[in-house]
Amino acid sequence: MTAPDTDLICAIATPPGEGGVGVIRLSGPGAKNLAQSFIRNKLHSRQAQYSRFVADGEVLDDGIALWFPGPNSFTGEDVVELQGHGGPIVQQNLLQALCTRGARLARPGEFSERAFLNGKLDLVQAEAIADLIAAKSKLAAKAARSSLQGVFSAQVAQLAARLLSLRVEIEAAIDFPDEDIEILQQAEVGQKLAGLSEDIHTLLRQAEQGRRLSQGLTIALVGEPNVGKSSLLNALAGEEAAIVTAIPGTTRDLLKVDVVIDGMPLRLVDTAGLRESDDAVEQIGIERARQQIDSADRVAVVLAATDLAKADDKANVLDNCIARARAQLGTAADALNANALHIVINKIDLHEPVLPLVKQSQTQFSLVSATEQKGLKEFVAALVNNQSADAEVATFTARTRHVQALTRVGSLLQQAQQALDDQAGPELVAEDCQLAHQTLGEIVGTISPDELLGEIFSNFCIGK
Ligand SMILES: Nc1nc2c(ncn2[C@@H]2O[C@H](COP(=O)(O)OP(=O)(O)OP(=O)(O)O)[C@@H](O)[C@H]2O)c(=O)[nH]1
Ligand SMILES: [Mg+2]
Repeated sequence: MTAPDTDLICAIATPPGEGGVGVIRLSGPGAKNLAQSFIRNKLHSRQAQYSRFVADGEVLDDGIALWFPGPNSFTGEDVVELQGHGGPIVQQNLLQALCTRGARLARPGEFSERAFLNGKLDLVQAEAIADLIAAKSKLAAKAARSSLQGVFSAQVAQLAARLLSLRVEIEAAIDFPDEDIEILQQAEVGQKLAGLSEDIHTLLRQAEQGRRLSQGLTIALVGEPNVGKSSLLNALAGEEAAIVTAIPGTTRDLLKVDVVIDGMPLRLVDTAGLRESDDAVEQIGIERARQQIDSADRVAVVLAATDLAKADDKANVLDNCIARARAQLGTAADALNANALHIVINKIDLHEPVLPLVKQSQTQFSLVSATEQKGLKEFVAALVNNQSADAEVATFTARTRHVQALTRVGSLLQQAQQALDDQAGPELVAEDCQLAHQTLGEIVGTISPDELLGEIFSNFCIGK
């Protein structure tokens, strides 16, 4: 693993702009001595020291200096915080004075990176800091705190420990080629692999939910023109974000709006109404709507109650509408997980759909009125929780990287199980398990290629 840089870094840790207090952070060898040269009072470990900050006889600011001697600091190095006034010029002056005396400006995320490299945090915890700062809802902040406290990491570590002891048993069989099968059977490797796979799957579901909580759930609103997709987006967003008219084909392009509903961050995407069109602009819009389905976590197919009422074949009206929408969505709809598709019947203020007929359909649906703001909460709740696995509330935040790694671990274990069933020899089983173990290690960072670290920490803000 990369050795941490050992030079002295500094950065403004508070957000840019004006504020009551502005914090400058210093980390690395000599942090205390450098800070001490600016202030008159002697710095004591972990004690707030009020002083003027003076450079070359000029008073730059005054405030509180705090020294955290390493290794008991955030980064594991000597850290000093200078808490002065939160003005951009005052802070820049101080920063410049520090830089001319041996410190250098920190890269984004470099404080957290050092904390990771010095073993103060694992990777999941370091990422949780960024998620906590970026949390868009109370629920997401709470879940990020759990990740930061190590709830997710502990589960990964526990699975990695189980996998390690299983690997030891499998590797032992390699040394006894004649008795390998009996050794594997005696150690109940098959059952243990199955148990591990099941637990990986459970953790994967939780991680997926955690990812949605931190990164938000993308919901595409699709359907025929004029059914009220844009009106629904506006009603959910609480603002007139999209243009609404009675003319079919009003929306031409994708419109994305971020909202938080009941603690859940959602990205709503309004799309062009699906229909055959000769208009080149509209065709592009419709194609974009189809593409959106691939990347959305949920697709809400919007139907108008008034259209259902008009249909000749009332018995199959809903299913016909769904079939029509699916046909227009093309291949994107085929690839869509059935659970990710949700039907919403809008304009119920104009016409209550004939419920007994609608109920015959197997598909889940919601009844709403965008203009009268009816049924919106229930619609969102159904959308967010329409998969039984999602009904669990996320207890920690996770990222796409974690979800992908756990998916890979799951398929490697399945492959190992298959090799075992085929009696393909313990070497193959061992190799899959070794790769699975390594992949688990990559989640928390016990095994981390340098590019991965660069990618993770470069997305942090400066001063973190
Ligand atoms: N009464 C009633 N009218 C609605 C409702 N929702 C939408 N409308 C009306 O239906 C018409 C079309 O609404 P839009 O939101 O523009 O429909 P759209 O699906 O976005 O249409 P396109 O952008 O053309 O695909 C407008 O005149 C809206 O005022 C509703 O819940 N009740
Ligand atoms: Mg529209």
